[in-house]
Amino acid sequence: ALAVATISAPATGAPLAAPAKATVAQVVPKPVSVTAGNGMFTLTRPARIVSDDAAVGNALAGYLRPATGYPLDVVTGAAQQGDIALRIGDPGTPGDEGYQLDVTTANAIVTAKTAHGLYNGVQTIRQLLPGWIDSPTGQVGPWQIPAVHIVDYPRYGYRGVMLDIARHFQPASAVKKLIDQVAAYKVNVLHLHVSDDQGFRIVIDGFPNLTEIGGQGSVGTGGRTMDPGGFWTQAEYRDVVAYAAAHFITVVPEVDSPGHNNAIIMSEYNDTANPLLDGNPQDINCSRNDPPVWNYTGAVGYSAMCPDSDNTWTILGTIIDQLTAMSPGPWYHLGGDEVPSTLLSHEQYAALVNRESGIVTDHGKTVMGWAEIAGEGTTPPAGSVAQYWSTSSGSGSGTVTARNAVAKGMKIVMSPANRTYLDMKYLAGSAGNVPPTLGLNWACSRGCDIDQFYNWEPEGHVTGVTDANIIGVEAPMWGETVVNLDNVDYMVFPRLLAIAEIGWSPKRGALPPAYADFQNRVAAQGVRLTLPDTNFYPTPKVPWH
Ligand code: TNX
Repeated sequence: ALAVATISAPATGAPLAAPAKATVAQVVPKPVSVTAGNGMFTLTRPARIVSDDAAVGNALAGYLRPATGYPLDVVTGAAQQGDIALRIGDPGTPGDEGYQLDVTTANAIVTAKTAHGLYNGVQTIRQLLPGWIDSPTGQVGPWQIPAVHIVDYPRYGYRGVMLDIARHFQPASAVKKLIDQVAAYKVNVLHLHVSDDQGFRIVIDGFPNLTEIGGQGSVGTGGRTMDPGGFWTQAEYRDVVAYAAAHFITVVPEVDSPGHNNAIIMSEYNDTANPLLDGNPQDINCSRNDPPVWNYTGAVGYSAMCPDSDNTWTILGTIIDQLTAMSPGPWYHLGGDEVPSTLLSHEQYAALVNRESGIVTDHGKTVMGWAEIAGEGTTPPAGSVAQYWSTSSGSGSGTVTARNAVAKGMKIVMSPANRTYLDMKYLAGSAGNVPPTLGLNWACSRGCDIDQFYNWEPEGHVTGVTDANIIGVEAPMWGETVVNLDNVDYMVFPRLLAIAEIGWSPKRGALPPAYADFQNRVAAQGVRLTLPDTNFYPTPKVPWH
């Protein structure tokens, strides 16, 4: 699957003569504070993992065993010389996710307030070891970490990636691999866009047609009218949620509404005679298409559910009931983007968002939505989150959604399309080595490589929107053009690392030196992406070595 000329991974199982030496200069996202010590810690066969948290201890052992071939027993109690220790204690860092890492010639010790903090320290340990530590097969050492004292904690609590499994169905196995990959960069939110015009992807009890009919296809690519569809059972969804949780990642489910839902409308729960157009309030279809039609192109903005229909509320209420019950995280994303005023009046839109927000709140969740939900007439419950996706910055007209949201006391997740959208082409047009079929370019007419994703600052990106309002950043992987995990990997990596770093690391000073430093640290990730077979884009903007 992979063709990266600049990186030569060993043939499976072949020992490496001289593993690359890792240093703190390789860690992504960049830690808050790093103080070099003297000498090296060497991980050897008798080492144990002494952990106050069994799950995180086992996670670390799971990371280190394949390449080292060491048993790395996970134990409790006192550490001996040569052990790695994971200690629950006070690292002196703000929040719950921070950690301290002390590496000496004798031990590597992580201290954190919570298991999540320990897990973040574990990810740093992995990156301090030689890159071959991520090999699924045995490699030769020495497995050394330079002595160092690190104090580290995140800038933002929300560091997300979104995957659209609606435009192209992706199996749970693909999502789990993505979880493995993003957890290494301290991403802690997976937003799953599970429904859109072209597909509904999770079984809802009582409404089997949502997936039987609504899940049958995906956006057509390669000259096809329609690509294969699919859907997850609730057991599969629960399994992904649990897998994410084991990687300290919170799943945010989104069923987009009231637009982007032709798959729901087509699932026969509307009146087949389409009486809405005759004024019958039982029809959920407000799309003004008579009869309603499937559209497996990537078209947007042509569907709307009718707020006047009781059926709309039965369906949305049931979806929210079941998805929130299976999602332990605090957020439910109700969508809210791109509803043309020709389909719903703004009053209808606002009334629908308000009523749906009430249902979400009644289920104990915080409302999240695309930033349009902050428009005129909406009354977002306290703490609601607006996801800002416009390409406008400063005080341009497109920034009004973010300013509305702040005015209503909402929190903001920053996802400006021209800085974070993983479905944008890396290069302008179909130039260079980017597969021409992958990606769109509406937000990135000059290309969106890693520099474009790194060289922006969330605070003040929209005039007046500060870190007092912003809870974090998210990079959305929209699914129109990506048909499988290889495609997804190619669009996500390496540029997601820029968003992961903006989300975690302290606010940067002058961007040119920060970017140069970042490029060098990303270069060290080549082997770490290659070994688990991540089909990343070997951008020429990174000096891979
Ligand atoms: C806009 S941004 C969309 C998505 C598309 C995406 C393609 C937003 C909230 N909606 O429906 O998939 O552009 O780049």
